[in-house]
Amino acid sequence: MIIKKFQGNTETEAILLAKDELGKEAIVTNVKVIKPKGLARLFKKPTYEITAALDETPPKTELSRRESIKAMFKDNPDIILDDGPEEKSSKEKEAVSSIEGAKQLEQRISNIATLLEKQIGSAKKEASAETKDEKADIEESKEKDRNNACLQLIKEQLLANEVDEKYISQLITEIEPTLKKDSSVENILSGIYQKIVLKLGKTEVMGVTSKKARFVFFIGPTGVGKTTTIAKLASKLKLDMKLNVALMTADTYRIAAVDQLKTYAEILQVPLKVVYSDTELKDAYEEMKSFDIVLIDTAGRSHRDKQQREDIEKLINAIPEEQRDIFLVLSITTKYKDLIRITEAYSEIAKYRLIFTKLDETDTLGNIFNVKLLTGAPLSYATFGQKVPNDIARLDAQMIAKQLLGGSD
Ligand SMILES: Nc1nc2c(ncn2[C@@H]2O[C@H](COP(=O)(O)OP(=O)(O)OP(=O)(O)O)[C@@H](O)[C@H]2O)c(=O)[nH]1
Ligand SMILES: [Mg+2]
Repeated sequence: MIIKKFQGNTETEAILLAKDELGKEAIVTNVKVIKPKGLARLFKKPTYEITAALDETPPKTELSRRESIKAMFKDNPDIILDDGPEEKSSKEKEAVSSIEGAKQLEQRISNIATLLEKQIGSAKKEASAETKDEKADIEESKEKDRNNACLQLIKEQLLANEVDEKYISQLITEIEPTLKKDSSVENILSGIYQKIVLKLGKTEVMGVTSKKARFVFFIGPTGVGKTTTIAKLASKLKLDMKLNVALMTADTYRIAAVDQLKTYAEILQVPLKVVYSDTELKDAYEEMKSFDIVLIDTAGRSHRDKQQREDIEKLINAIPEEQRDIFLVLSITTKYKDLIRITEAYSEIAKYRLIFTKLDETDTLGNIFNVKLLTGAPLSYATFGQKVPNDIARLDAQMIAKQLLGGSD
């Protein structure tokens, strides 16, 4: 960290000098008025001295931040299936581990915390109150200022990650009453971190719990990566988990779409069934009952078209509710405004879990948090590249929270 003093005829002039030299990220930690002494008092105006500090952590480039998101998910143990109660951790356990996670929040946030503490520390020294009561009042208001400054920084961090303002305010409103006068910056961060983790909730992936076959639908807008995601999952289920997998496609609107899945089916040596209607899907259901899991591709449809939505609904209803799972596939690069409309339209069709694709094409994960809070749907997988089968992993609330708070910088 660089700490330097600057002087000017006015406070603003001194601040401008500091920002000029240290950059706009510099923070003013102290302001002092220097009154001229002796005779000079008569003809010289006071000057202003400010102390400015700069956190030297170099800003990550867009590319390296994307790489870090990718690396984070790559390191996540590849849990593709939910298999049994062992995996289901209690809320208590989650809370404990999220505190541990909070402690791990890395360099950038802790540098900000140090800067803030310094700022408050020097302000405290400056406070020259007469009485004990006045001193206590000043102390209290400084602590409040510190809490506010910290919340402001957290807000900025979340905004930079494109978390919707509405949800940021919600988080801050919830955390504010729990803050004590003397909350440390780390406590505030840890509180926000835990709230984010709890709001993101437990991820729910595919499960093969019953003896009956599971029929898993992948729905969503065009080009988000539905077919590629199916190929990734099919490969993991068959090769890593040794399950009896079949593929099905109801995407018969484009010839190339069937060919795309056919190629994957051939490579993986799994059967592929093409269905042209919900009636055919009902027949296929009877035929494929003996498989562990059947992954069903659907055509990317416009969420605006009611008829197209109804077609998908009919397909889904061709499979008994207790045997089907539905995943809504969304690209994280889609504008949040559009994601609102898309998720609303699909909510009318069915209850779904969320898959986010193309995490390698962004450096902000705010959309995951926004859509989770908007829909209440469980999070499941994330994909972060075109490579089949490796670029897929289970989403993890703690990882997302850490990223949203700038933890991996
Ligand atoms: N960068 C990146 N590209 C991806 C990812 N997943 C899929 N893609 C690419 O996105 C493009 C579309 O993928 P598809 O799997 O065909 O998408 P789809 O949703 O099935 O598309 P439609 O069937 O046309 O609706 C392809 O070029 C994929 O390689 C990902 O996680 N990251
Ligand atoms: Mg497709």
